[in-house]
Amino acid sequence: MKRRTIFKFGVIGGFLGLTQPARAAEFLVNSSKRKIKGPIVISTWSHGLEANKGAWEVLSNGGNALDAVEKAARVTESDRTNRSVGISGRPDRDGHVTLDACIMNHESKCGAVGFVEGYEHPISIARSVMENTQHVMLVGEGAEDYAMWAGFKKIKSPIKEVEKEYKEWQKENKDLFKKPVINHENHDTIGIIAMDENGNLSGSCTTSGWAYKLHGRLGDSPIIGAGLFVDNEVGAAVATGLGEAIIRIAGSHTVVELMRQGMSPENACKAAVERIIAKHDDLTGLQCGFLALNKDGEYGGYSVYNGFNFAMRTNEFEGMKDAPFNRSW
Ligand code: SD4
Repeated sequence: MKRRTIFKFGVIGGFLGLTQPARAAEFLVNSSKRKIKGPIVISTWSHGLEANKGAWEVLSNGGNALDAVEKAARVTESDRTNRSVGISGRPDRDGHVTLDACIMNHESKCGAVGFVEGYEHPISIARSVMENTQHVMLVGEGAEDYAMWAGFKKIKSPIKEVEKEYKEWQKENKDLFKKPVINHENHDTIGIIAMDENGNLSGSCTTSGWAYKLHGRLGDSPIIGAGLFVDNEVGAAVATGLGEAIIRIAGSHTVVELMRQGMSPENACKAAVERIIAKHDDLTGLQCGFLALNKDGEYGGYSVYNGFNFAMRTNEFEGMKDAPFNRSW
């Protein structure tokens, strides 16, 4: 066999090994061939449209993907109407708005903060952890002390409107371990992945997490490999939805590794979602979605339930795309 044939066979063989043989043809048929020329940014949910505008100011001026994904995340973190990202997000069961964020660049450098209160831009604290410390992740009081030391300004949270809503919620929800309801209002993390004009990839993810979670809970969003993963040789992926389910399969890392085996971004997201589905007996309300981008600028997304969409911006397109899904609500 010629070298090239062996290589090709090896890729497909490895790919088949990871999936059920009956599904292989479907994966190949669905594989997107679109190659993006120039920069691209994709972000979860409709708040991604505004976030992408921030990213585009950087990308369209020849800036790098890391600056773009940080700037995009900051747009959403500053949106006081947003109830699932930043200090205007909904609190945990004890009334604290605790924020999680992470960022990763094309050199596999990454930074994260979790369980942080009272800072407008957790994403920038995460970037500072990445660039100015020997660590990847700081949480809680330690992360807040670091933020203060690094010059970030403390602000008050929850905001008034959220506090009022929380008091109402408290009256009706006395059971500490009751499973909070998951819906589109309380579960809209922003995750952003981008490729700059040099073909380098970066990603960011920031959230106030699952509304009315137990105090101390961390979701997937600040966890590198779960909420976000970037490997500049392959691609980038980001997650949204029920963090516990995403962590269980190391979601974003799984998506990137499936792309490494040859899957298209959409099919890699689909396979990760199917893995989540296979590992949960009860899918009631279990919404999770992934977005992915590969080195060729091909992109895709997939979710458990319908309703997941994402915002995309390229030189030719600005708007929303609906992600395909496994089932309807
Ligand atoms: C979490 N994954 O804290 C986050 C929430 C989220 O869309 O993504 N909402 O579990």
